[in-house]
Amino acid sequence: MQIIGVILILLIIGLFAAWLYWTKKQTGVSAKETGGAQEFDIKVKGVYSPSVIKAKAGQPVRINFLREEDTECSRFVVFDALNIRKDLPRGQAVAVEFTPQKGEYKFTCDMGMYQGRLVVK
Ligand SMILES: [Cu+2]
Repeated sequence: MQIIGVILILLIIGLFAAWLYWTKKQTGVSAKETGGAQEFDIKVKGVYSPSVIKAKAGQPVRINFLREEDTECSRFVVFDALNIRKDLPRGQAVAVEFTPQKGEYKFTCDMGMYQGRLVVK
């Protein structure tokens, strides 16, 4: 009987953790508190992580992309709506800076296989 109780509690904790993770993935990660621009660090390895970030409109953002892989696919990051295309040398953080308006900004690799978005409110 006690074992069943323990299993139930572990199950509930596990579900809660999964729910937290999923919620964060959907709504996006907030900027770091740096005092200046709204700053984000995005790792480029297989995917953009985090792939959804959120910011406030009318305030500058700085998104630091750090590519940790050699595949050519992720070599460039593209913000189509802003005409921004940046080379991401492996192991070297590259910042993309702009001041967003309300809405969504997609960022992708050249071929659109890696996908991320900035949600601005
Ligand atoms: Cu690609």
